[in-house]
Amino acid sequence: GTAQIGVTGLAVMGANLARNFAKHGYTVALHNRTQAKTDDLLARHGDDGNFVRTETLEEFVQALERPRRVLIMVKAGAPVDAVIEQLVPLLEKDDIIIDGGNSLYLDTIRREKDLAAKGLHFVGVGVSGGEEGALNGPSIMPGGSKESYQSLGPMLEDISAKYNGEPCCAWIETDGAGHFVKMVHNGIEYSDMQVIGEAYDLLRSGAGIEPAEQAKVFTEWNTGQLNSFLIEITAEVLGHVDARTGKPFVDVVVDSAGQKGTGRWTVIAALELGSPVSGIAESVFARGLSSQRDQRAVAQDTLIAGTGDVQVPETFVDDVRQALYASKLVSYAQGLDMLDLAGKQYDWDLKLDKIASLWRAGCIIRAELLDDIMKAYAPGNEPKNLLFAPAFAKAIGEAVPAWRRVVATAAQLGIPTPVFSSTLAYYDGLRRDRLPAALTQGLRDLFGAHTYNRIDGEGTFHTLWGEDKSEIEAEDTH
Ligand code: NBP
Repeated sequence: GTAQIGVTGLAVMGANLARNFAKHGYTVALHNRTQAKTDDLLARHGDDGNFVRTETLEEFVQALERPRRVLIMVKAGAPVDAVIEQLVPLLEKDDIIIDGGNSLYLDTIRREKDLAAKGLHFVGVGVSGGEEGALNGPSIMPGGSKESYQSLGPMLEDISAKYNGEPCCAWIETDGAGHFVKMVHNGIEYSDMQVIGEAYDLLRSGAGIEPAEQAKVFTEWNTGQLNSFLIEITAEVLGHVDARTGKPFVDVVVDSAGQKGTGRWTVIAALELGSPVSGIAESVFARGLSSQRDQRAVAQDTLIAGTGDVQVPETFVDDVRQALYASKLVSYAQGLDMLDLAGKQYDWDLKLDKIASLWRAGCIIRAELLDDIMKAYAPGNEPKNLLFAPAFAKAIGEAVPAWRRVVATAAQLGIPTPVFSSTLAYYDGLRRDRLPAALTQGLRDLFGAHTYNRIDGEGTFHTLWGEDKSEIEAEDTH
């Protein structure tokens, strides 16, 4: 065979990635379970470059140069396993199977192990940027063996998004690392959207600014610290007027947000790692609550607001901007901290500066901020938490008074701001000298003899609560 890469699974993502490879001069073998999709792609875009049309997986595999690079772009879950199972008998040692779908990292770890035992490389690749990105340059987060990246990496870097000429694609780490990083990216995307939503709600219900006017506010915000793709498209969506009714588009859309699962996965993984990603978790919960339409309808008549006269600060609009920025920073700090913990758990040497650099273009959370985050983690700096990097400690310090005013005002107005509020709680939790966790430890020791440590020395202790409350040294069994 002569094709440098083959793509099987030619729905929108696979078709666009195949076209992207072809536009970059690669010969691309095409395969899809249902033949019509292959032919449709060739009919519409056959002149994008060199494609090899195949009907069966045997033909498809034969069309590829060795070591073969087979990109699977089918629906995540069982279909990926089904395709791998059919491919394996057709492949030979050192061939590379690539899964570019939104697979769960645990599946990727399992598949990599199975295939490595068969002498095959398995590369789980996180691809971000949707349909448009797949065609014109996505952000690409490849996992798998370093060896496979030597053969595959340059091709992926070619088709990736570029930030000032630098490819938004680099080897992440082994097995499930690429999909893990993509998952956390999606979690951050959830919180980015939620904080924007909270800002919109506050400006509308707190300051009475209508959507068309808010479009101008967001456009203005997009020229500063908040500059990003999501802020830019927020202005577009808020400025849009529904053709049927003449109302603002946001007023005719049902206010229940869906999710496809990567946000949920991020939170599940975070809980297992003991990682406090409150901003992401609250974003997932906010979508869940928005979808409880039956309960929300009952609550309309059942639960009172209990709000009184509220003085909205004169500085409110700019306060909200600063609160949005601060909450966003905390969500990023939490997400990056989660990557750090995952690295320790899964034995991945994750480079946070490199990861931030991949998100600067091509993906949904692309923003100038990510270039600053990359610099904050430059080798030699590596703060324990993003917020400790001098530039960010200063920036969040400047925003914190406005952030507190916004959260307090939101509570008084009865406007839910789960991420503005929970990220502020995280910020305060992190910086407080003493936390009430000491009391929690006392309670746990009383009802369950869970023991505690003392601030004034080594050792593990238990108080004889039911007896004379004397303290004894305890075996630390917990
Ligand atoms: P879909 O996720 O809708 O999957 C459709 C493809 O899977 C078709 O080619 C279909 O073949 C194939 N397929 C299925 Br379903 N079951 C199969 C099986 N048992 N054996 C072989 N093929 C099977 O496609 P998509 O929307 O292009 O997404 C592809 C992947 O990319 C997914 O993992 C998705 O989550 C991810 N994705 C990422 C982004 C992003 O922004 N990064 C966006 C959208 C999707 P058929 O034509 O014969 O039915």
